[in-house]
Amino acid sequence: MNYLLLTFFVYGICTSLSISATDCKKNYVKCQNGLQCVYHGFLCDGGNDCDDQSDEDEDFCIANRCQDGYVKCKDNLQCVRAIGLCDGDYGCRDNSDEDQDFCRATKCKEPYVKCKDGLQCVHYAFKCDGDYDCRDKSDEDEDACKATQCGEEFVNCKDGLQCIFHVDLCDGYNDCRDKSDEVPEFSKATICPNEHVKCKDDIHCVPLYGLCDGENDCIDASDEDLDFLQK
Ligand SMILES: [Ca+2]
Ligand SMILES: [Ca+2]
Ligand SMILES: [Ca+2]
Ligand SMILES: [Ca+2]
Repeated sequence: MNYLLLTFFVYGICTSLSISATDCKKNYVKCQNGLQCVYHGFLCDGGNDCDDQSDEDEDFCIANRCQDGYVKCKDNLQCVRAIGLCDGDYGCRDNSDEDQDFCRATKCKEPYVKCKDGLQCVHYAFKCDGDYDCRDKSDEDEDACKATQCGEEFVNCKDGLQCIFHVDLCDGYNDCRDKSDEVPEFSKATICPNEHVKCKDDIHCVPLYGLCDGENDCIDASDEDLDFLQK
């Protein structure tokens, strides 16, 4: 069987790229020129990776199925990451990943949530984190943030507007706009997230599974201190 024929059977359709397991390493495929191997994620991604541009060949891309986690743009040619749909950044050359009608009708995939405009999806951890992520700035809306319960592993800043990772309490960097995360008294009064307990310093929270596991999770190593834990 000649090589072209084999390619035909592999794809079931004529394609301009050929797979040669012997020559390219895993997850890489040969360009049509037979000289170059490119990562399979670079096929039909909108950028030329093969010197002969065969990775973006129209006929090939129309027939190409996107990798797991990737979806086709409206042009039926380009593959973009599924989490890039309606994320506020243009990934498709034809801009279809941010098309207003499409995004309005699209449900965000967990853990992403819709901005107030109903168009954009942002990671839920970016709600009330102190930075604008929604184009309409609704992720930092004061009233909404005050009413928002911080997610798992997060704690409220003193102003009640912002959620930060509990590990950012008293870590030497200001994470809260009101800087309350670096005030020891405030951190001491902060309740740890579920399944977490305070270290001896009364500031930092560590997960229950970190107690007596032979590794220091508390800065003061109190999670491995039997005397402290027995109290
Ligand atoms: Ca490419
Ligand atoms: Ca996008
Ligand atoms: Ca934000
Ligand atoms: Ca901090």
